[in-house]
Amino acid sequence: MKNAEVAKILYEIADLLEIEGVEFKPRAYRKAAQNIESLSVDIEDLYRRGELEKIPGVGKSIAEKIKEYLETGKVKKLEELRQKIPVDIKSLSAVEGLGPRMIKILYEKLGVKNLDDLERVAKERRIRRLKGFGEKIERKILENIEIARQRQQRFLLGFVLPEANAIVEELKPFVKKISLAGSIRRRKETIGDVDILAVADDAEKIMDIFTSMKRVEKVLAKGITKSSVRLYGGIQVDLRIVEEESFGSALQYFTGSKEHNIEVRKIAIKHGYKLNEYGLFKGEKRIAGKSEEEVYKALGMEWIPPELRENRGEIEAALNGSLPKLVEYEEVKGDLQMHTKWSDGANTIEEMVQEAIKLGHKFIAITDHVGSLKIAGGMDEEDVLEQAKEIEKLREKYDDIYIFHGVEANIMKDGSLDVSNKLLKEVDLVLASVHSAFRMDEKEMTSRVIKAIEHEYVDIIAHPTCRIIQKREPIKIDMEKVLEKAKENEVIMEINAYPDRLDLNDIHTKMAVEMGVKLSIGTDAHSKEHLKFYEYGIAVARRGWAKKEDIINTYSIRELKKLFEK
Ligand code: DGT
Ligand code: CA
Ligand code: CA
Ligand code: ZN
Repeated sequence: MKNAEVAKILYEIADLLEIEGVEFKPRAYRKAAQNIESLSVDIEDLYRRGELEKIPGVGKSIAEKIKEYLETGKVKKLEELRQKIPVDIKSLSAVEGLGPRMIKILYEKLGVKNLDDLERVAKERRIRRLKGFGEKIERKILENIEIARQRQQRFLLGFVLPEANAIVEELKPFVKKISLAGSIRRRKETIGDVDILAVADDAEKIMDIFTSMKRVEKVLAKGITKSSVRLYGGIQVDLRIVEEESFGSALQYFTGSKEHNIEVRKIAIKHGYKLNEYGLFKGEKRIAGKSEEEVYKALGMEWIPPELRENRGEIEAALNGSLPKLVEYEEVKGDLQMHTKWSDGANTIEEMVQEAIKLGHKFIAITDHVGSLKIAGGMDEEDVLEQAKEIEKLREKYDDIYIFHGVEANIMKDGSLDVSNKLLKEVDLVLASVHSAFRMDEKEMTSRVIKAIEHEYVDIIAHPTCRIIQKREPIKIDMEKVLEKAKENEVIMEINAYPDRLDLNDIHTKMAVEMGVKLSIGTDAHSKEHLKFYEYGIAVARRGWAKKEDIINTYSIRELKKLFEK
């Protein structure tokens, strides 16, 4: 799938056109890029069928650029723009206050191409001499460069959320209302910075408390309505204090996403209203703003769960009352992938069981590695039989939880599994996953995984794309075809909940849900501390529009036993 790649190209064209001072076109390119990003079909298929223009926002001229890119790997127009304006726009526009027009002047007059150049000319006091800039702007730029550098770094949801929640708890006693906002409230897989919104009688006091928390490494800005700090570990946290009657509209605004907000604002305009972070206004009169529900309702929409606010169809659904009833965090009753000392895990089965009970799980699946690949102490048939005995004993000892006996098998290059059917027959469920030869081409990789899906004992394909966020690119695979085969063979696709995996991701999850493929959530825990990560799997499920019935972790033990019966 080249959807993301094509979107990136179009975004870049948009940015460069904007610097050029071209009107309207940048917006059109952005809109198209955004629709392509969230497309649940392969753009190359559309291209082959001559249907590129069916994508919303893609007209003749953009379709031509896409075609050119898919055929030649290049877009002439983009090459020209890059040559004319060879700057790193992405990082430069991350500097607050630096717009496209200024970036153009800085490049043309001072040769600024990136953040390092910008910092150098600011320190040399050359920016202040440019027409329309001045000393104050130069100082601001210098201040904001560091923040911009950090912005480029994104942090894993699974590692930021606990800290963000802890900050909210720390501030709670001193505020009337408080909530996370921004990408962290939407449970996006990576977080740029943490946004928090609060209502407080004594704003000054709360800002004092916020900026002097133990976890703060540096105070980046301190004011009465907004303060920003950097925590140890590097992430920035913004706290904004708003008026109580604006809390809902501010929460709506600062939760984003930006793309979602743009659409919501259009609907407000259609009604003749004005929507901003202070409220929904009819003329001068505020007609909503205290709660988010109130704001959406006044616009004729259902309240939209934050996880859906990415402009991927939720606006239309909220308008005609057809939002899905998303799987709830409490509805997930167990964990379907974990490792123990039997392979590469740090804890015994019993320790995992005890921890799972603490988390309130009704069932877990022990899924240690099997097979010849020595990546992770794979068990042989004899081990599996021994392990079965241990599990049987623990089943007797703990009646509050059911322990499924599973294994995780390797999908070899040719799509076969490197263990015998005899071994696989011994266990309740079989996970199969790619653990080697990640760099096959898409066609080969797709057949490889499909062969595993067609294997008579495979129940679940684990971490289907094998990506490690910010470390390893996903394998090249035709997800639509894979999902079709999964559906046909009643094989379940995993949402791996480990914070740097989240695999399937939200977009593939949505595809699976639309195609009627069932999904399982597994933490892939390698120690008992990892078991708590299941929450991030649910977040992905919700961001992928999954309902309770789509996620097999919501099933009863009886239903699961039946499902794994093969
Ligand atoms: P992040 O921090 O990069 O993970 O992503 P967000 O979504 O948290 O973005 P952030 O922190 O820049 O801004 C928080 C929210 O504020 C964002 O989701 C939507 C809203 N917002 C920020 N800037 C704009 C804007 O220029 N236009 C609109 N409509 N909304 C904005
Ligand atoms: Ca943010
Ligand atoms: Ca922010
Ligand atoms: Zn694995």
